[in-house]
Amino acid sequence: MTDPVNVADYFERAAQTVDPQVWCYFEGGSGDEVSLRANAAAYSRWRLRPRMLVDVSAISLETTLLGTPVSMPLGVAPFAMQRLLDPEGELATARAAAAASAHADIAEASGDAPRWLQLYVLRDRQRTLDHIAEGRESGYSALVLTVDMPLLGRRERDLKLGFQIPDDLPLPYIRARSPALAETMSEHFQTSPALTWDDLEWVAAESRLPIVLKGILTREDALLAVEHGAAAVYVSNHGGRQLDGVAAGLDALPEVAEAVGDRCEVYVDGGIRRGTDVLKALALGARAAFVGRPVACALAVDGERGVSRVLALLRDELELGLGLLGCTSPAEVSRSHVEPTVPYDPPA
Ligand code: FNR
Ligand code: LAC
Repeated sequence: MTDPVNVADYFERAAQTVDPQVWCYFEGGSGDEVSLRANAAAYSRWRLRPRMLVDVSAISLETTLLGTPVSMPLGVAPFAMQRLLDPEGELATARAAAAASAHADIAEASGDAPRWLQLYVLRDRQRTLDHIAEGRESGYSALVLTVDMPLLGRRERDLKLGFQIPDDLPLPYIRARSPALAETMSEHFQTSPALTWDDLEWVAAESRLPIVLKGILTREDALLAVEHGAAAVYVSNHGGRQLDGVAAGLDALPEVAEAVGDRCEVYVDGGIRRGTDVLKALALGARAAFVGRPVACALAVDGERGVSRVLALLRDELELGLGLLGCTSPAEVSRSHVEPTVPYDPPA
């Protein structure tokens, strides 16, 4: 079989490869999955406005995130339980992507690459403090504090197919002790339902790391994030897995970007499946975009090699798209490079 040539191919192969009782957890969203579908659909409501006769013989995708140079404005979103897809799990992803994840051995796997620690504040605050301390010691340079999970969304596919967290799956941070039915997953993700804006300063003070606030969908919260010292606002609906019926990441992006201006960096995720999607995100105000399920699919299909390949595919698409758009760097992509797609209305 030939290698997948795009993200959609990885989705198709992953669905054929992974046990449906496991795949439901990765593929699915919450409720009616309106927000899950909205994520990808949002990208087709914008079209690109390319400029011609621009010298694009030298294109660089490099940019900086929180002052750290990165090779492209696209990263791997944090996602849980990767060992259900590949024996190496997070280590394979970290090696392939040198991306953010959650534990010391993962930090080692990602070498010198910049890495951020995704954090849930648990009900057990001491565990969270210990985790922050471990993260600092392991050289993570920022905390991605996910704030859209005070309660776990209801994932009905998991319920229907009987998804269970296997007994032997290591979940060091949450320390699940027994197999969990999807119904009791919220018992295992003991995130604190009592977290408030004041706690943000507590996390920042304890960690002494820049905070990326993940899961913001409104200008109101974006402004509060800035007020409370967030280094970046990460616009996301958690891959349509939390509150169903909310905006797609891309749809919430312009109001957030406009609200924060240049006071902090803005990122977005949800439904990015093509390099050209990243271009649209940049045009609408994101400094960088992130992908979750495309990486999960590639990990399931071909382990570390798969993750490397899917990131290379997206990188190539992004580079080609940037050049054809008439830009030589991510910074050149502006609001004028996109317009809303309107149905063609032929003249009478
Ligand atoms: C996630 N996501 C997530 N986010 C987070 O902050 N902490 C987490 O532990 C997880 N876990 C998780 C598991 C799985 C299986 C998925 C699919 C997603 C959300 C993730 O970071 C990201 O917001 C979305 O996946 C982005 O949407 P796409 O790229 O999957 O469409
Ligand atoms: C999820 C949690 C773990 O989306 O973030 O399943």
